[in-house]
Amino acid sequence: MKRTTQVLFSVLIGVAGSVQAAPRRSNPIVSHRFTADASAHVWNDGRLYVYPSSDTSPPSSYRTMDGYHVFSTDDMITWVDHGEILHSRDVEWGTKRGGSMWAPDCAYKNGTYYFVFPHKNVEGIWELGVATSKSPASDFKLQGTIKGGNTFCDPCIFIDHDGQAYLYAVVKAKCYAAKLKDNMMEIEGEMVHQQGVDEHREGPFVFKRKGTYYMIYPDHHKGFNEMQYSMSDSPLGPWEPKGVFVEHTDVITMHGSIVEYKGQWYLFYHNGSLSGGHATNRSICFDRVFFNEDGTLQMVKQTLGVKLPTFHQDINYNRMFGTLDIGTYTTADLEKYGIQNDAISSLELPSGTMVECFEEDNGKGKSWRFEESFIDLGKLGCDNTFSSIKVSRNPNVNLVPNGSFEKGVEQTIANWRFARRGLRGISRNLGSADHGYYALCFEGNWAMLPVTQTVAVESDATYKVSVSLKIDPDSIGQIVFSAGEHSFELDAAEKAGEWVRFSETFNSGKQNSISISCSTSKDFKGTCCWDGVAMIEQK
Ligand code: FUB
Repeated sequence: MKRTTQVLFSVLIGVAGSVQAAPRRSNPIVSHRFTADASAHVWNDGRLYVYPSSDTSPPSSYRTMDGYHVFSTDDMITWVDHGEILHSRDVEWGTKRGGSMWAPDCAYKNGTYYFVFPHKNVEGIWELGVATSKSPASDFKLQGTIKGGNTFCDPCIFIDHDGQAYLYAVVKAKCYAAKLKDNMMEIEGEMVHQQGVDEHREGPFVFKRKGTYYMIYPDHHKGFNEMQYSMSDSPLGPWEPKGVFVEHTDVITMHGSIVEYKGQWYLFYHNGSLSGGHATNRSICFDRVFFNEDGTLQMVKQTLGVKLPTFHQDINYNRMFGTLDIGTYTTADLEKYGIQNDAISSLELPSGTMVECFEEDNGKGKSWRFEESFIDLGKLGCDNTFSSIKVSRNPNVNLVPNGSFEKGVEQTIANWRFARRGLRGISRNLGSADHGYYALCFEGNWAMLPVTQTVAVESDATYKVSVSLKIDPDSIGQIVFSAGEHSFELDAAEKAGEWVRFSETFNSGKQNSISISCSTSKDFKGTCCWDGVAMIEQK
């Protein structure tokens, strides 16, 4: 076995880690608690807010759901948990058993945020509670219940462009709607059954685009509900059913919302990916929504979230201008996407993408090509110099699934194994969001059991393997990363407190798989982290 003790093969980039609350570049977007029934809204402060319900852990039942938290973002990557805004214990008209805080919604009218939540009253009958605040994610004060909302569940409030508010809610799997009075606490007239909302089960959400109203809702698809939608030219229907646009996930319920943010449309929904498919331990996700020419919805592809290059104003990947999809962009195009071409300081490239930047417009003049994950343009001496940009698929795809250690099922990291016991569970070593997103981190006064995965490779092909390693000051010993016979070690005595990127090119010979592994030296004491593991075929 070839040991490359304490040798730095090629230091590409040392990135000072900067942590914001829960940065996630992939689904689900919240991993520190279970969340469901995501209702997303963009408010006047320019942020996108999500108002989900909270599932309790360990999985119990829908009855125990409690404690609403609000989440927000301004880049679809960094999610802030604003904390709990309401708990059943605060609701004096509510059931004495607590819990039963189901899918809520939030609306903004005349300077006030109205948080509307379904909760059972002391007699065990559903009511639509209202709490108001001058802020979108804090200081909500209970105001009572919506008059006319008794027995209804799963509220959705839609405010039309003329300021009129509408309430949609569910009883016995049917969707009803009515205008809300200006006080937002009373229904005007009666809740009316909505025609043409076929196969509706629960969780309606209404939005408007180009003068057309859309209602999305979970259906009765056996086993696991799917999401259907209907369209109308009036907020109170009649609706024209359009069928399924989101396939089921791994949990029975399918409740969500659609919102436009920074020129792109997103569906918020939930699945059971963090809990291994527990019906009552769900996690909220989002994915892009695309419309056909005639306004109908295309099927939504459930993915790992936004995986596009991001362009930043600073070198710490915090102040983001925006993302760019595959395509070519002139200075004017970039401006349209909110990216100031002469002020880009850093970019981050998800695996599989490649960015070319040009000094002149239309792909002319001096150019730079980037393929690595984190690019500090200042270090390369080419910050603030671009006029046009081309984003393309990188033929050099990272062969290491989950090279940035995002969580899989709760307490595990997808695709990585705890070698000695052959278990998937690696809770002791579960990393924090240190290197921009997740990293695998170990803290202890002993050698860490190797965390490994096997990567399929072609025989007799050339690969470049890379990893970022960090060891904290005051640690003793070495952090180790190995790929087959090749190994990188960083010694606490040599470099501490900063990320160091290692890489090496090798030929696979007769092998058709390579085992990669994260571990420490036997005498290790302290804290160390691994991140950005990549193995890329060199063609
Ligand atoms: O989350 C509890 C209930 O399950 C919601 O209110 C329904 O829409 C379904 O998701």
